[in-house]
Amino acid sequence: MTGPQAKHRLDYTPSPFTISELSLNFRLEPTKTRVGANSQVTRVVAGATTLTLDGESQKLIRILIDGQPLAETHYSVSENALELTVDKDQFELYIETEIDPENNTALEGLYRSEGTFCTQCEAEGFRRITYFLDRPDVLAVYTTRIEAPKADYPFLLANGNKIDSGELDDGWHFATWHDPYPKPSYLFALVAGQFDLLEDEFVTKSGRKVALELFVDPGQASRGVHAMESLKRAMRWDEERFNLEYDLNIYMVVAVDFFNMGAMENKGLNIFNSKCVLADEDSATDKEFHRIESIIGHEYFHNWTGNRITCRDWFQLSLKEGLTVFRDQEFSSDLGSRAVNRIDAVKTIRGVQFAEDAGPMAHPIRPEQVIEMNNFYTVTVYDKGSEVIRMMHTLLGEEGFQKGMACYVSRHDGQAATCDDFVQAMEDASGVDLTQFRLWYSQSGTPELSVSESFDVASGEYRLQFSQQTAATADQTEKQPLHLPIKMELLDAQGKLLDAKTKAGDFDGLFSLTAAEAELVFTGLKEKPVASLLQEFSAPVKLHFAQPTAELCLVMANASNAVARWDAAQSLLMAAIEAEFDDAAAELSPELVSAFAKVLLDEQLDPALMAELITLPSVSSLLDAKPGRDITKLFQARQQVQRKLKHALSTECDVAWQRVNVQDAANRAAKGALLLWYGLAGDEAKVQAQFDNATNMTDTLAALTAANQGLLSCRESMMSAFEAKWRHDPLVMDKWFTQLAITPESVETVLAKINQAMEHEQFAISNPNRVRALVGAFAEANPMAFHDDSGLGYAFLGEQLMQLNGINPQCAARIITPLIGFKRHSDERQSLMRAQLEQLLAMDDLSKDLFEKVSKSLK
Ligand code: B3K
Ligand code: ZN
Repeated sequence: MTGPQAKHRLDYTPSPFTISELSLNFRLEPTKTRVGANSQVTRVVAGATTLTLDGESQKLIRILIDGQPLAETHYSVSENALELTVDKDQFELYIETEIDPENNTALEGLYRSEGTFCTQCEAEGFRRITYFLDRPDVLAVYTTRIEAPKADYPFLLANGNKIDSGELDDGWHFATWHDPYPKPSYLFALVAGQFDLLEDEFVTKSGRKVALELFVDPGQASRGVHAMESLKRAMRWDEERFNLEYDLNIYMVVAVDFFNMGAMENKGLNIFNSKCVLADEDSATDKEFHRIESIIGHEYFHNWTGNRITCRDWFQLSLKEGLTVFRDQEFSSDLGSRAVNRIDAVKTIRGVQFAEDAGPMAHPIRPEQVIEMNNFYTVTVYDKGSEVIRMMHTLLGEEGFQKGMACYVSRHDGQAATCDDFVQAMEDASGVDLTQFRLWYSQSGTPELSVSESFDVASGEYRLQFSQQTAATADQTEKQPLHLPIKMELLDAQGKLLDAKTKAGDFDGLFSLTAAEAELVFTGLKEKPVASLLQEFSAPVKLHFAQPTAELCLVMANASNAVARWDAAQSLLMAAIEAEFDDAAAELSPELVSAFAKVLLDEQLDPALMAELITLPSVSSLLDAKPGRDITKLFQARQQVQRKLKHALSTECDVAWQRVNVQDAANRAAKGALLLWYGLAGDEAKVQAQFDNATNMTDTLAALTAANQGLLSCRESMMSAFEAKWRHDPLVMDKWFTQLAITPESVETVLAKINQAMEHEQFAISNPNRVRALVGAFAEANPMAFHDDSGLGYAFLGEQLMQLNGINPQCAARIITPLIGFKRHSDERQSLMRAQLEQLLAMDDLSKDLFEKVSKSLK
């Protein structure tokens, strides 16, 4: 199989030339934008005479070196590079090009959507703007001048501080921005358009005033308030917890509806997908409010972990992303419920990251080889990357970790660093040996941790035998034992915490497993204790520990760690679903029923945690436990267990409902989880009442979900009412698109509805939000229809991918995920899925993005 070639991590070499200053000049016109780029170039490798600049999809107009036109014999242009021959140690290079933002539907580089000019340069989009050393280890000081017609583009924005602006002829105007901090090209940003502006101010701990500006679509200002408040909280938190202060006089955030991902941390000028900024109670759910706060925080935190200290090469992506996810998770946990935030993270690892490890795109958090970098903004790099940082935090403690951070920042500020640099700083500052720990960066796959126990009454010794093993992954066969921090505690038969001692003395609750096998012996026990293992999910592993139902119930009720309690509940539910899957006549165990009765009746329990406790494990994590099974049957077994629970706990549910019927986010979460049980059990009245009386989007959407998932007859009228109310609001319509795409109806019905929805005034295949809401949600979250035996669901996704391949390859490569994971499905499904992938691979103009995923999956 030939095709685009991979780049390898170990092939890294520094650039023979570097660029220290770049002056950009943009004359913005929709289909013919002129870009002038003036670079100060320095030769760093003596004798080098070939300067190769990256560049794609642009027309070269002229090249000047030190003011003189460069002879045609001294350069050549190819599809993705401009090669210059220059024998000078220092020179000024001027390149003028022309680009077409209007027809840039890939949304990479400079594009124009809905009348707004906007950029996205990470990872390698800057090369679509001008010819440049488009690599993260070339740091330059940027000055950007933008010219555009004033009436259409009253706001002209770029990185840094505005140093000049004024009027030009013919109704045009200009603005010039200067960013004093050297940065790689991927952090460049430009925006021109018409917005409503929210203004605020933040005073840093050293007393500097920072202007905060949030730009939203005209008419949306009131929906930007929450994002602005979140930004101020993030700025304060980073000062308090990490001692990191903002460094420019202005911080801007722009919200646009056409965007390939959530947001982008461009220096001083974040660009956000509007769905990650705009919210009010009427139109957004509590989860969305939370997500906005976390993403605003994430992008802000990048100012230090990513921007001031950036990545040497893209293989080091987790250096900034794993660390920044860790930081945003800590931000959310310090401000809100630590337990619920941790549970959320665990669900992502189990439901999504483990699946990635098991599939064709498996890679370590620091990938070894890459065809299309955009394919590596993954749950592995981000979320497992954050788990790796978290394990270091566990091993070093907060104090040691903060010393490590301070060392990292002082050593590498202003540099392009590597993951090794980070671990070295942690090690040097704390004195903790991380030699073996470093394997987490190079080894892919999910470690499996098996534990067995034995108790000897005579000696009072309780033994735990640990063994770890990582199965081969698609990218790597040889695996070694990792350093696993295992948090744990022992409980007595009443559920009381035991003051456990090991042969070595007091036990502090943390066991480090570093070998393939090890034993931990507790002494002085009168009776067999109950172990609560891997508390707080202290390592991203699959735990195999056969614990009897009664013990799981004890842990669920008594463990001091809320995540461990939730985890025990998940194990119990998992077992119940497995039993249902094997035998539809299976009955719920009485112990399980009474454990959940306690949850429902517990007045002290945080309702947000209750919501998590009564939410069943995802279908994906169920399949992951035993791949190859029929996913539609698993889905049905999961639903059936919810019905049985509701049936067995009818009175308790009603009592809980009364208690949580209160208007705050935590109670709404509990109410939503509970309403799903009512919906599945067919309680139309309850669901309809909630829909009719809802005063906020959280309650409305919970009702709609319960009606659709329960296939209640009221669902059609509720869907129509929702559409009638929101048809002019694309962001809210995304929820409607998703609802119709994930309703567990027959594949024929669902596809008919999706096809009809594609004709809706708000749907546009060129908008990634709409595509993800409708097509992405169908493939990801409608196991019944997408995985229907007929293969119609797969064929539909295949058709959409063919179309998207030409429009927006990045978007296509995101929504293909469920298809390339075909090996976890039953044989018949595998061949149907494979057929779609083969058709894609046969396309003449298959993008690099899809090529990488499809070809790997078919290997
Ligand atoms: N760094 C960006 C993601 C860029 C994705 C490029 N395909 C947002 C973030 O992680 O903060
Ligand atoms: Zn990030």
